[in-house]
Amino acid sequence: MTSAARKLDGEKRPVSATGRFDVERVRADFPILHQKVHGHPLVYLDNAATSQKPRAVIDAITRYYEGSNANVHRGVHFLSENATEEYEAARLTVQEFLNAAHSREIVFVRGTTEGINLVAQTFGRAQVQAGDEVLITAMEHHSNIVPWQILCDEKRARLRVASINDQGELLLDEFANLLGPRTKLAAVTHVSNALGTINPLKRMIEMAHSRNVPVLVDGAQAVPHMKVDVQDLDCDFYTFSGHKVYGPTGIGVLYGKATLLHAMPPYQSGGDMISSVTFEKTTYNQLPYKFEAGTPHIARVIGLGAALQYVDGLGMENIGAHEHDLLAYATEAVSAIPGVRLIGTAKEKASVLSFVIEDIHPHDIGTILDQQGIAIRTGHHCSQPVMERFGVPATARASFAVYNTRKEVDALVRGIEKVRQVFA
Ligand code: 7TS
Repeated sequence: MTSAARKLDGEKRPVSATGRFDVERVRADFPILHQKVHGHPLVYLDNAATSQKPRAVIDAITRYYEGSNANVHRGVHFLSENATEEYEAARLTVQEFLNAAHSREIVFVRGTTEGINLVAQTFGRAQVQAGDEVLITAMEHHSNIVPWQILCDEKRARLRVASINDQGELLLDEFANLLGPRTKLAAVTHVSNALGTINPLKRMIEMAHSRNVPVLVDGAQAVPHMKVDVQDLDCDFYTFSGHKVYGPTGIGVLYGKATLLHAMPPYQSGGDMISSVTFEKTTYNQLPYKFEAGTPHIARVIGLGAALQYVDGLGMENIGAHEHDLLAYATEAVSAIPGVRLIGTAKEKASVLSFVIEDIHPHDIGTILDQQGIAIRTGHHCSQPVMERFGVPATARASFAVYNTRKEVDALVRGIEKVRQVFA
């Protein structure tokens, strides 16, 4: 397949002639959804943890191993050239998906966690010195807290945290006030995994840039649900995980502005990331290869490319509108259940419905729902500071994807009623 053939084609499939979004057609693309769990049809509402994979992604990986498997960027032989072409075609797909200016700004990493660690260990270690500050928000996933804590400990720098209100919205004034002369980086989530809050990212980036502070965005929970345009946002770094956007696990993307990536030292070292090596001196490869040491996850990269093609085929506007409808429908129904308290009621939200029920532990909610074939996540969602902010040890969290239906939301509501009966 040529690079051109892999470009996003903009053809939107599941909008029927009537203009309605055809969710059943989407569901048919996901083999895993058509099974029973504990005797009930599977209702998969744990999409913020990981989403299911369409046939197109599964097939792309199988096709690669059956037809093209070879190492990339080295061989002169047919298979290696094929594998390299497919690998680099996926990079172009990502570039187009994020609207990055250059494909060299797209670095493949294991996922969001690695993307953030890469920036902390390269940009961070080079730029942050004793007395400097890194600014985050109170709604970050642990992956966007701990790497900065480690960096700040090492450098004797200070981690600053902008607070959130009772709805789970960022206090923008506080965020602006914390951007000081010592702030070397703001690292903020686009969408909160525990609350569903969508941050006013463009505004935040403008605020940071007006103080010459670069911004890293954790896009793990945004990329599956909304159009992300890194040039329009003007973010300096943007990272996301393939597995939350219908792609394979263990693969993700770090976007970085070329000027910043150029100036950064390498992250991991070894093969592929070098230009030349002698025992006296090594020079590094050009972008993005400087940051891709060793044989990469070729099959996963190709699978990720197929996932983004798939998403583009559905149309991000269609996905967003469908999920928005589900979230509104679910929010109304679940909040009407006696004893339920929603955690995260921001005006701008995506995909996530976190809640607690009076006197019932979230783990019990999850277990009883599972017996009815309904998969949700319970716990602190790797966002313990958010739990502390809302005074709960954990929440039950339903999170929606493009293949979920209103009928599944009805099943969730019936399931929660059952939980209440069991504990009555
Ligand atoms: N950032 C956010 C906002 C996330 O939601 C997650 C994963 C990560 C970073 C880390 O992503 P990874 O792919 O590198 O692990 N969040 C979740 C979740 O909410 N439930 O399971 C994983």
